[in-house]
Amino acid sequence: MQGPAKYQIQQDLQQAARQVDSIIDGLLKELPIADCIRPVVTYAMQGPGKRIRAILVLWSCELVSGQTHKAAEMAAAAIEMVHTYSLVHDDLPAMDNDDMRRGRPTCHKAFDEASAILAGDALLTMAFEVLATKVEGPGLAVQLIGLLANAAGPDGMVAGQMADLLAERSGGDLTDLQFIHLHKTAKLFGCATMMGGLCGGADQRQLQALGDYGRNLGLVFQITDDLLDISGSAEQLGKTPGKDQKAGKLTYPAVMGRERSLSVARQLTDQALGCLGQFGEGADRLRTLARLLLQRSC
Ligand code: GRG
Repeated sequence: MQGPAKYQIQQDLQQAARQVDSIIDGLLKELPIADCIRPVVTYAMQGPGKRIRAILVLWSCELVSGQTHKAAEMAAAAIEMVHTYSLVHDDLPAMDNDDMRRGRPTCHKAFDEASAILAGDALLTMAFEVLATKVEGPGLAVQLIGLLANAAGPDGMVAGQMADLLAERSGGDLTDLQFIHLHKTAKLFGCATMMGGLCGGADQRQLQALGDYGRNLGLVFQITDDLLDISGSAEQLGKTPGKDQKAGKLTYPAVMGRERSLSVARQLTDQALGCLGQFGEGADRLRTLARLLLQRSC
């Protein structure tokens, strides 16, 4: 993808990211956060992230209902809080041990380890407080809470992270790698698109399609993340490049090399695009996003 289509989606993403920033800023002011932990939580949340999961919530809601609802804004902020907690904990010495994230010192470097652990705990908890207290309609709130808990918890991101750590210690094969990618990254992407769909009043068929699109997109995102770890610069990544190889991580390029990894990413992008058939032209922005995410590794 080149030219006007690429420029337009990049503009749309930037504008949506600023919208997410302002929703998060509003919530950080509104929510009860003790002064002693506020600076750490704020530092973590206000880092210049791409806000891609939150944007998927907003755009999926807009796709099915034609507009953004307050519930979708809250779900967008909540998933970004869970994602940010995972980065803060992932960067800790006991996990990936990184000094840089989002182009700045990691949370435990800017503060200290204990503060970073507590800020991660706070963000994970705050996400569910946001859904429980700011989403109108207890039925919708409970559904969103259930989806996010499942994607983040012991059959989601935490399972993916555990499998990642075990594979780093004892190795693994393609099946292990697929488990890691699905649980560590793709389930949260699928959760984002389904939460957006739910907020927009999607029916069961639309929800299924959005979830499948999101998971495929998440798998592509993690493969390209693996590829960028090899070819990207610290400036481009906002974190230290080359760490996966150094740590002996189980990644796509390590298992099958760059070209075959790219080919799997292309197939998964096609699968993601195939999930959007029922939505017609309204889903063009999500289609272009899938093509753009594939390109970031080429
Ligand atoms: C429970 C102690 C404890 C730790 C959990 C669950 C977890 C730690 C870590 C999650 C695993 C993880 C960090 C997966 C990586 C997913 C990924 C590709 C992150 C980068 O996402 P981007 O590029 O980041 O969207 P920005 O900075 O743009 O938000």
